Amino acid sequence: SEGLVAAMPHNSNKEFEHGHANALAPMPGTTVTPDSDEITASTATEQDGSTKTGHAAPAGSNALQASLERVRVDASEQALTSNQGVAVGTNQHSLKAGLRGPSLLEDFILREKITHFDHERIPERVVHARGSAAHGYFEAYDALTKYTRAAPFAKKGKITPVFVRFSTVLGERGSKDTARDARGFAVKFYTDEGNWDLVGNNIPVFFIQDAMKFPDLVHAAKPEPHHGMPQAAAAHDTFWDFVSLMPESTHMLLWLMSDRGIPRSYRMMQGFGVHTFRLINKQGESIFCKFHWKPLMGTHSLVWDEAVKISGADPDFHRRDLWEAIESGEFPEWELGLQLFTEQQADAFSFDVLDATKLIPEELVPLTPVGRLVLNRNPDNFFAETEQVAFCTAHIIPGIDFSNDPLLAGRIHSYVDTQISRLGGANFHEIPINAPLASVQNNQRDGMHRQALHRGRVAYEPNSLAGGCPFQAGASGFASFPEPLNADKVRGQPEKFAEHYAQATLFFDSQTAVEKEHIAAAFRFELSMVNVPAIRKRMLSSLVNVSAELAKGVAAGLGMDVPEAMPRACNQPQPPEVTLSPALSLRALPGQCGIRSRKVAVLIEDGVDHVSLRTLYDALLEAGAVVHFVGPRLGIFVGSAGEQIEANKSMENAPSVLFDALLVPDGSTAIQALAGHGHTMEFIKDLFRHCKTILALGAGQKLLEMAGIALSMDDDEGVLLAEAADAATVAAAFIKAIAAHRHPSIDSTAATA
Ligand code: HDD
Repeated sequence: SEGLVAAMPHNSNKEFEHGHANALAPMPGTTVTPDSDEITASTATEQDGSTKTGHAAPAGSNALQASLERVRVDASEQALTSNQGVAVGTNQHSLKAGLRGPSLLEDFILREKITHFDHERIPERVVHARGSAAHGYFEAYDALTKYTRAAPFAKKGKITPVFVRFSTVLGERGSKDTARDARGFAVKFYTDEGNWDLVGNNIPVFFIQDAMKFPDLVHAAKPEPHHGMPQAAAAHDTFWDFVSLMPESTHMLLWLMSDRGIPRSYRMMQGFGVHTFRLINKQGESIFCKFHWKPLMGTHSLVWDEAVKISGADPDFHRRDLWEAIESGEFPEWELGLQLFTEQQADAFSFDVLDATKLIPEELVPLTPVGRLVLNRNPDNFFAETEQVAFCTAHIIPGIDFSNDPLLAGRIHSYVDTQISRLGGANFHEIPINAPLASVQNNQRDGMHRQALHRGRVAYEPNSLAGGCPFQAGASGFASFPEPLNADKVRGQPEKFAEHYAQATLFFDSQTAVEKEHIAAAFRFELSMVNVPAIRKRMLSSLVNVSAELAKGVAAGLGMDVPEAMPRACNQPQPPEVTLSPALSLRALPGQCGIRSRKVAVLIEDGVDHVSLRTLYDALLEAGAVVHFVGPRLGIFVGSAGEQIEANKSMENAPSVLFDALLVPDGSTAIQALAGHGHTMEFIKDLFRHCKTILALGAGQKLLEMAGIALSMDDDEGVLLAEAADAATVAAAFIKAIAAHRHPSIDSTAATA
């Protein structure tokens, strides 16, 4: 009979990259087709429609793809050459005076190869060093011209190409993906009015209120400078010393210690622009705005024990997940929602909208959905694109403007500045991944690695020799909102900035019981890694201001008494408008994506019942899951009636933390054999401990029993039991249970197990 193998779906958009002869050709423009009337800019000096950096992309193709196409390199059927294009005869031996003689200085081929190699590395990002990125597009649901003249929102259905980079914050470039950390969510929109970068995080608030404190924060959080430890972790003395002395960080700490700090996938995280921005319409009217990305797959997290184990089993867990999903045609998608509010509304809020440690509860200002973000193409080259991409909060376009948030002000400077040292000079905007699709025309000249060939003798304005070009765009150009200001020049902060706890309390109180337990467990773990008792105590005294329940839970876990509350900077804050916000709880945001791209492990051994397995396998594939056959080793196993089943994973190379669900098939010989393998019990126990869905068929139930799982739990939605004959009927329940991500009824032990 037909053998069972793990089915690997593939992205037909990428076919050309897997050995297709025409590998240099751009992808067909079917996934992103910019409006041809909207990307027509050509330069004043060149009307030839070539595809140089900064020129218009050909209409009807993927604009971004086309702009990168000119730099794509493919070596198929080509000879090896030097950097000067000289064909290299042998790549094995250096040039020597005699076979056993000294190597010769004139060997320019050897020297070029080694010299280039010696300079392959560039500095990593000072924060957010580790990241993964993908191409895609943003599509506007409707014209938003009432509020903004920004190009991506110009009309219904408008498509803007994007490049999105997700990242951890603290770890170095090669660190693990599943550290407890905030995640970067940076979106570069290549709009036809220039690049707009929305450089956000998966957490809507930040640690500090003023950019003045950013270097201090990062120095405290990064590995300690004397011994360079710990890598990719905030669980150490200097971080907690700093944050316990900076009560404004408490709200963000609550988010970080919640399960949001350990996302299941980049595809299952929210994103936030954090700061208040301004939208400005054609009439020059302005409204305040906060940007929110909501993943269609729902917001899901790991549990701590799982995150720790994944970091050993697959440090690239999130990178691989994003890559594989896009490669297999499962394009992740987010909805962009805006919180729009007026200056008058803002003035009345109990908090200051310029304070990045505060969010605006959705119950106070609901989200207006305005478009969707789809990621549908992996980069060609990690370094050229993911590493060299330069996001800058200073990159805004007509129709969008900054607010006076003092944290944002520092960012506007920092990003451009850091790119100059990271990317080796002031021309980083010419690197293909950074180059706008809109035409670039100005009188800036020269600098390291200049690519553009500016023609003519004019590089100044005003001029008459070039007919005044490039000319000022006037009303169609960028204009800042003319906010009237009349103030003293001071170093200080507004009064409402002094209130540090109300929203931390709101966040904690809005969580479910399981989530609260996880938050307490995370604080307990992190503070247990702190060696100086006074720091632990100070942090606890701050937590007393958030929630007595939380402080008590953490203190008990550390074997400490609950200390006195830390004195507050603001004793009579304005009462908060919202005291419970379900939107802040992960469990309140169900996904709509079923089990598409979820990974299901099927344990196999010789003698598994093939018929029932085939039924479930087909049902799972039909629902979009990725099924892996996991054996004690790789290779072919033989089913009870002689069928062949190929294990594409082993329990050794793919422990169960890498899967979302488990199917234990029927077949007593197989189950007996599985019971004899060292990894089996651990495989099952971890899945159970992490509250993921398990289905055991027939004899497979015995294996659960051996792993200490009480079969009386069969009414629990997370552990399903059925006879092989009922495989078809149980399939739907299995799929529904996997879609639930995790099962709260057994969840409470997870964080501590
Ligand atoms: Fe930042 C990188 C997000 C505050 C200075 N930041 C960086 C990245 C993200 C964020 C997603 C990585 C971009 C990429 O993928 O290349 N940063 C944030 C958010 C903040 C924030 C959401 C608070 C709301 N950052 C912040 C402040 C400063 C910086 C206050 C400095 C005053 N951030 C930087 C930086 C980085 C950076 C040093 C490092 C590498 C880079 O910019 O390109 O300039």
